[in-house]
Amino acid sequence: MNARREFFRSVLQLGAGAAALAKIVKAQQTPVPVVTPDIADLPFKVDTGVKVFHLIAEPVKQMIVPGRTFDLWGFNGSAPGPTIQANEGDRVRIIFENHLPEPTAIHWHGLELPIEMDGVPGIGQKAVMPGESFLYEFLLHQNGTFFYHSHMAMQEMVGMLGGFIIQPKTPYAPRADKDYLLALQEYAVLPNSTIPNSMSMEFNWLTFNGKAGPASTPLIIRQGERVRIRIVNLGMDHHPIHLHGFTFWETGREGARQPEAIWPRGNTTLVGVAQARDIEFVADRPGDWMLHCHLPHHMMNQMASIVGPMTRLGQGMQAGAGNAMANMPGMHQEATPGMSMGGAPQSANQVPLFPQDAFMEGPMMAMDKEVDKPETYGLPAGWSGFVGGMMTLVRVLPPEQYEKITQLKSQTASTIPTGGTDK
Ligand SMILES: [Cu+2]
Repeated sequence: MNARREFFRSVLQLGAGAAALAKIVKAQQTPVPVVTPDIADLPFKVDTGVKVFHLIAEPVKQMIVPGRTFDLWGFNGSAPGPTIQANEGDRVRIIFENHLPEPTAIHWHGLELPIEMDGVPGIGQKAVMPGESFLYEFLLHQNGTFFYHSHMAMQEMVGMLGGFIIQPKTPYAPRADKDYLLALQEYAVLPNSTIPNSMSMEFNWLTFNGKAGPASTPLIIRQGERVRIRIVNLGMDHHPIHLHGFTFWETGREGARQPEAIWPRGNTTLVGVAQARDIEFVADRPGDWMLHCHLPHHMMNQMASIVGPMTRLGQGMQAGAGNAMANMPGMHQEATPGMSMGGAPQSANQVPLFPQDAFMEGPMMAMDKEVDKPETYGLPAGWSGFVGGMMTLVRVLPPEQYEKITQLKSQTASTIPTGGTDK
C-alpha cells in the first residue's frame, strides 16, 4: 500500500516537475519585452483579435534636461511618442487623431502594407486635417525594429517619431535578457527659446529618447546578461553610436534581423538617418560603461553661437538671453563634489583655441541631485558633469547592486508616461 502511494506521489511530482520545466522553457523562449528608457509603451486593447492602439499627434512639453523643457510636437504626451509593441502575425488598428494645428499623416517606416496605409499625405491618403482622425489597420507579417513618424519633413524635425517593435514568431537566438530601444533626435534651440528651429543645421540638443545626458536614464544590466540595444535615427545627422567596454554583434538593421553568418563585430555603429541598428553583447564585466554618439558636438549640451555680441565680457549672455542660461541648474555649483577640477579656467578668454562664436558650459555643470533616480544609485559624485548630449550609461552591475536598484525602482512610482515638464 505504502509503496503504491509512494509510486503515485512520485508520478505526481514528476508531472508537476515537467509542468514547471515546460513553463521555464516557455519563459525562456518568450522574448523579453522591449524597454524604451524614459518613454512609455502605447497601450492597446484587443477587439475581436485585433490589437487596437490610440495614437494622438499633439504639441508636447518635453523635458530634455532639468531646467530645459521644450515645446515639441509628439504623440500622447511625449516626443518621441510611446513605443508600439506587437507580434509578427498580429493585426493592428491604430486610431490616429491629429491634435496639431497643421495637416499630417503617419508613415509606418519599413512596414510592408497596402499603399492606403503608408501614411504619405497627397499620395496614398488625404492629409489628416487638424481635429480629424484616421483609421490605420494592417497585418504585421515582418519582425524587427521599425518606427513611425510624420511624413512632413519639418514635423519630423520637431519631434514626431516613435518606435514600433515587432517580436518574431520564432524567437531570436540567442535569447537576450534585456532588450532596449533608443530613438535618436536632435534640436536647434537657442538659449532664450523653447521652440526648435526646424530649418537650422546647428543642433545644440542631442537626445536619446527625448533626454540629453545626464537626464537620460541609465540602462541597468545584471552582470552576465546578454543585452540587445535597438537604435533608430530620424534627424538630419548620422550618428556613430559607440559602446565602451564591449565588442558587440550587429544583429539587425532597419526592418529585419540579419543572418548570424554576416553579423559584423565592432564597438561603434553608424546609425544613418532613417536607419535602425540592433546590437547585442554579453555584459560580462561590471562597470558604468558609456554609450554615446561619438561626434564631439553631439556629446555636449546647449552649445550656442551668435547669442549676443559680448559673451566674453560677461554681459552678452545675461543681457541678451535673460536668465535662461544663468539660472540653469548646475550653473552655480561651486565645485563638483568628489571631482577635482583644480586649475580650470575662469573664463573662455583663458582657454587657448576656445571657439570664436560659441558659448559652451564647462565640465563643472554637474547636476547629480536634479537627475537623481534609482538607476543612478551608486554613481560617483559629480558623474553628471561628464555625461552630456546623446549619451547614457550602460550600468553592468554585480548581483547585490543590481538587486538594490531593482528594489529602489519598485519603491518609486513610475514617472515615465509623459515627456514631463520638470516643474
Ligand atoms: Cu551624433
